[in-house]
Amino acid sequence: MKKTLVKTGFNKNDIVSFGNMFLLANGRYGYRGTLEEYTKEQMVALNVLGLYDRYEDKWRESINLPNPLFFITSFNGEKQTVLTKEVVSHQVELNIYDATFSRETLFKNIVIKSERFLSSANKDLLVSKYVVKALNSGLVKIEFKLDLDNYDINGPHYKNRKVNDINGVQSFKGITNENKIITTYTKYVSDEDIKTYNNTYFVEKYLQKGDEICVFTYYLVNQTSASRVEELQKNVQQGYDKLLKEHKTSFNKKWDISRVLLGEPESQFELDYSIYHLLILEDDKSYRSVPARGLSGQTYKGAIFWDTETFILPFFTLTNPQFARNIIQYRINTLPGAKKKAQGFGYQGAFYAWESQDDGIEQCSQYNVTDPITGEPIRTYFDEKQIHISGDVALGISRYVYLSGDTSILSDGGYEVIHECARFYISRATLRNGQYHFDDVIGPDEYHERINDNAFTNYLAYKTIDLAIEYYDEYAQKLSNPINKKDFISFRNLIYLPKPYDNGLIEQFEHYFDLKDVYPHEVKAMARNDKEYLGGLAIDTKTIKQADVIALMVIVPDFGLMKYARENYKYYLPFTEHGSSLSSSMYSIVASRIDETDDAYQMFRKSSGIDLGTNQKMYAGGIYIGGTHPASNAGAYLSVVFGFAGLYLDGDQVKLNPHLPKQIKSIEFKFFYKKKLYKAVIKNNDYQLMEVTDHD
Ligand code: IFM
Repeated sequence: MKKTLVKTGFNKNDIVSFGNMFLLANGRYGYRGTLEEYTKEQMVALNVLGLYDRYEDKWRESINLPNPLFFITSFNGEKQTVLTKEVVSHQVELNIYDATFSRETLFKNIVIKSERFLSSANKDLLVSKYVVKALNSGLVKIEFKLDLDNYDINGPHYKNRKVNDINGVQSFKGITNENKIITTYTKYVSDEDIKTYNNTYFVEKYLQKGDEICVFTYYLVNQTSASRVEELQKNVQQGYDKLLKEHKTSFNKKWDISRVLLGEPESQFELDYSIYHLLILEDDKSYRSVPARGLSGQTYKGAIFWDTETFILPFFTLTNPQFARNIIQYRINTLPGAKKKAQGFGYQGAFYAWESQDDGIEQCSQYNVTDPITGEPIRTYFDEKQIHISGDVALGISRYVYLSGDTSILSDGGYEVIHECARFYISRATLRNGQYHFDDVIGPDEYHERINDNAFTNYLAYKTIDLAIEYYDEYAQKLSNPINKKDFISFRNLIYLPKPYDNGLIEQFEHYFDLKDVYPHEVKAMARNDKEYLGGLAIDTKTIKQADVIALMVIVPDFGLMKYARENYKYYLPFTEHGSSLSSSMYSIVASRIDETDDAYQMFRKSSGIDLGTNQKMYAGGIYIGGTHPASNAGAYLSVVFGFAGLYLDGDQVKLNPHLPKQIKSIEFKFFYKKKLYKAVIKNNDYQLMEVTDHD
């Protein structure tokens, strides 16, 4: 396994993308791939999962913690940083197998080497080692501190901060604007004498050529009310190497089931890298779900979108069903927020938040994009009109139940969610000419706002009601105010479902086919700058932001729409901008099904390589949207497993129907299906599926 992502040389323009690319996380915290001498200007962030805060009237977002890894080294009084000094050489490295980050920077007189990990064994622990070696004799001073001057998009988030040093442990207590308390303990350890002034620590020594100074940082975050200083001290006693070993053992294990072997090194690394970005979000003890930008920062307010149920949940259901269940539990826990949103718009049932945080209250603002030239907010309707979100949640639950065989989630609140989502659709529909329509909506393609009868939405609503009916007899009696089953049935039977025309095409929404034949490159050419949000420009064209009809075919396979895959694929592909990272994996899966294996491969690479480039889309109409893309990472996995390998799971049927692109000669992977572990091996035209019985 190629285990490392390595980048050499220093370029200021890469700072932000490297922050994402070299991210470390452990399902609870994320530490951006930044260097020790960086500050908030370079977007250093230690992001916390599921802890949100609002400052004044700004957007509520996930919080960042103070940075314990701020280090700056001077040689003979002159600061040695990549930002201010020319480097002889510089390298950063992410070990994706171990989840460790390291850097090595050679200046004229010293070398700085560091390594860090966010422990997978003790999720609240961040540990690092910072070593300075003299290449010439001279006075070396290393200053280090807990940097309280946080990077925030919509902060500051601490109305009160207190830092104490008790017996060499620096304790930070922050009270957020929403009165949440978070404590951290930092302990710096060195063989040298550590001195301090104004909450800054330093070691200073005249080094002979070849001598080194090493400083270890042990940092523990405490989200409980009891002190954990002793726990930190114990970790310090165990020492760096032991903690690193425990971390690696715990993280390495995650690869056992999730690794997919492709017989091609280049795409193998991209897929491994994608899976890395999912494994670092896994925490079997967390019910905080997975935000759209993972733990790479505060983009999209650290919120959870449909990305999670549609892309990320299937990955975890197949590789770690326990964590998948937790993801669903999050939606069960946030049902009150979804009901509140429905009520707020005058509907019934559960209308899940487009951007959901800890309480499920809608966080998507009415002005989610700004004009990049004037800075004026642009009215968007994502929160109010993307009603497919409730169907995504309901379908996510049923897909989990179906794949995992864990029906207990339905009696533990899962059925109630489905039922309430179904109730929402009934209250949201409009009866016209004897059929129920969903008017004034936005489908996955966000460039066409406020349209009627988006095929994706209507089919999803139908499927949601269908699920409410399917599980009704077993689970509805527990509900306090269930809808009558007959009412569900009669409503479902009258939902208008846009059917394929004679040429096989499904119209994305009412009158879509009347729009102008303008292609994505032409829409882009109309933009005033590269940050411009294309929504307004694409509105009367056929250019779509992302897979919509194509996504429908993959996500709701029950209606036999895949039969029309070729026609729709050929038609919609040229109009798709892939302006969302969610798009290409859907196209890849469908391309595999219709044996367009070259396309399938290209789309898969687009999905798997999403976080490896330095030219990602970082702005949507003036708003920073950079970060990692776990849904795209999961989409890459799904493209291989359901696309190339053609995994087919239906009741007792566990089958493969491979469509290997010419570049991929073999695929090997394990997956859980209905509580059993399977192994699939595909080699050229031969393939085998077997149950793995010796798994612990
Ligand atoms: O959920 C997506 C949406 O479909 C497109 N814009 C970005 C969101 C978060 O990834």
